[in-house]
Amino acid sequence: MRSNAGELISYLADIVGPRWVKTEPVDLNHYGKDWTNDVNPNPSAIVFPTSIEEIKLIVALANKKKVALVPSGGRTGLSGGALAKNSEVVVSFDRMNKILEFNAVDRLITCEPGVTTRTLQEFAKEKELYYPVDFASSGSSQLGGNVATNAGGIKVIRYGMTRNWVQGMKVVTGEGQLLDLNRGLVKNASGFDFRHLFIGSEGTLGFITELTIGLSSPPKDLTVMLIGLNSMIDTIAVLEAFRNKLTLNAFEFFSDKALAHVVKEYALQKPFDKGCEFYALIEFENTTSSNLDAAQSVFDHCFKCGLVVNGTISQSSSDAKKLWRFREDITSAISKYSPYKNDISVRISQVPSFLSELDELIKRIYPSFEALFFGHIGDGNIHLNIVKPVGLAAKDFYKECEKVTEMVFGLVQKFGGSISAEHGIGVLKKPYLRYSRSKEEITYMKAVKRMFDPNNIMNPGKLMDLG
Ligand code: 2HG
Ligand code: ZN
Repeated sequence: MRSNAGELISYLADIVGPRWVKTEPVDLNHYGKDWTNDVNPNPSAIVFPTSIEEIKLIVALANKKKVALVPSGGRTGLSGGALAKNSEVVVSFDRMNKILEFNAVDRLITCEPGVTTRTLQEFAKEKELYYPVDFASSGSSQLGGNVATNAGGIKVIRYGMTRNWVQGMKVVTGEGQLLDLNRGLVKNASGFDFRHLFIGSEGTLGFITELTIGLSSPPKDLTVMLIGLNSMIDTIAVLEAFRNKLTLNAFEFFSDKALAHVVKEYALQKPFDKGCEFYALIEFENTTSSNLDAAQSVFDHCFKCGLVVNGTISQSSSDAKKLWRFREDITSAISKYSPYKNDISVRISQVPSFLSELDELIKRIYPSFEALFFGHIGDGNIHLNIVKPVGLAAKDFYKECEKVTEMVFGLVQKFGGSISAEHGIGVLKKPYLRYSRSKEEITYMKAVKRMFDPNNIMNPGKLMDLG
């Protein structure tokens, strides 16, 4: 897509004001990428609108001049969905960050897409309510991006993904139409619900310009139990035992190797004197003493059966936070090793057989690389990170990893799983979409894209190529 750059910048400046079109290399570099490793951003400009009207004008201009647009939120994505490498105009939502309305009866909040996850969580707390979608990047991730990728995180087992909390949204389609979808209704059986096409569309259909988000009652007295296991395969038997007796708010896991990175990087004390191969972190509401008794008796039962070998339970919320760090800080602790990331999922019941085949495959194909297993095992989502050896150039390392990706995804496909559970497809997983979605599905996906975005101006090259 071509356009006279100077002319384009001046049109954009007419829409948002000259101060809010940035073209300095430092800005292009900052806003042209997300948390994905190894990229060289190359957008032509970054633009910062403040209203739906301005977004409509930007979309109209892009259609007229055939300019590609990249929607940009907190840029915490790990699949390259917010990358701009081909002279695109990045549309940042940093200035569209207002909470517009709160309705206590509806338990709904209406806000602009640039509101961060943490801001929403804190606002809900002030109102004695709760926004349950949570992850390590909550401080900087923006709601528009969360919705565009259907973000998951650490509480999915209890509260579901972002999709469950989107009660309404306004979008400006790639064609330039403003749609007001579902308007906060709880029940609405009036035909296609386009909301759900935009959730997880990774910015390829249009801009999410306003969101109406549901809030829930806050959980009480969250308590964390950290348990040690000798085998990753046993985690699902432990999950089942706990779930039969307790409602769980989280059920996460990580390997001792992953823990070692966190402990080293942040100079923390290991949870147990005697190490074990794997750990499960279980969170539940400690509202009655019977909950605590139930947790203790399930633990004892699992211990007797040899499923678990060690355990500790938080005595306070600060204790709980400390235990969460062992899981939540893994990504930041290993980021300096530019890991090759996998974000895969299978049905919960399939996790043990899937993991045993995956483990065997990884040992065979990556004998010399360090493989770290962790993730949201309670909902079937594994984050397998392969750590780059210090002496190896990133380019060579990724090339090596890509060689075996087909095998890992082949296994995911055999189990009917997904090659992206919660990070999205972006550019990194695009070549492998067929491992999770059928030819017919991809054909329909392309048709939907063409309908909402006939000139392919919205985040082209992400999720799928129109071909
Ligand atoms: C997490 O669960 C994030 O910590 C990041 O989704 C996972 O670094 C990763 O692979
Ligand atoms: Zn995750």
